[in-house]
Amino acid sequence: MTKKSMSLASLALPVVMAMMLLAATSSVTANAEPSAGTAAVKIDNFVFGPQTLTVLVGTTVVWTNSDDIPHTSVSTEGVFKSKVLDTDEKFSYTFTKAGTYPYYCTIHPKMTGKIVVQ
Ligand SMILES: [Cu+2]
Repeated sequence: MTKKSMSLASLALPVVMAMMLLAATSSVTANAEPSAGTAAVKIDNFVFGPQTLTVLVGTTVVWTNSDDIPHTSVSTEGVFKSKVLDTDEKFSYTFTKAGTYPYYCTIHPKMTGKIVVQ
C-alpha cells in the first residue's frame, strides 16, 4: 500500500462511520410512533421458526426466507398471502385482531406455522 492510499483510507473511515451513525439516528426518529413492535419468523430448512409465534395485537410479523429455495407464507383462512420469497426476501403483515392464524407454504404445503395474536 502506498502512503497516499493509506491516508485516503484513514480519512474515509471516520466519514463512513459518521454517515452510518446519522442513518441510525434518523431511522430511530422515523419509528417513534407507538406500536406493538415487530416479531420475526425465520424460514429455514423447510421450517417456519418458531412454528407457533405469540404476539400482541398490532404487532407486525416479518417472515424472512433464510433458505436457499423459494417459499411462501399464506394464511390458511385467506388473511394474508406473501408472494414467492426468494432467499433473503421478506414478507410482513400487521395483525390488528386477536386470534389464531394458521398459515402454510403453498409450494410445500407440509410446511405450516401459526401466529397467535393476543
Ligand atoms: Cu416452502
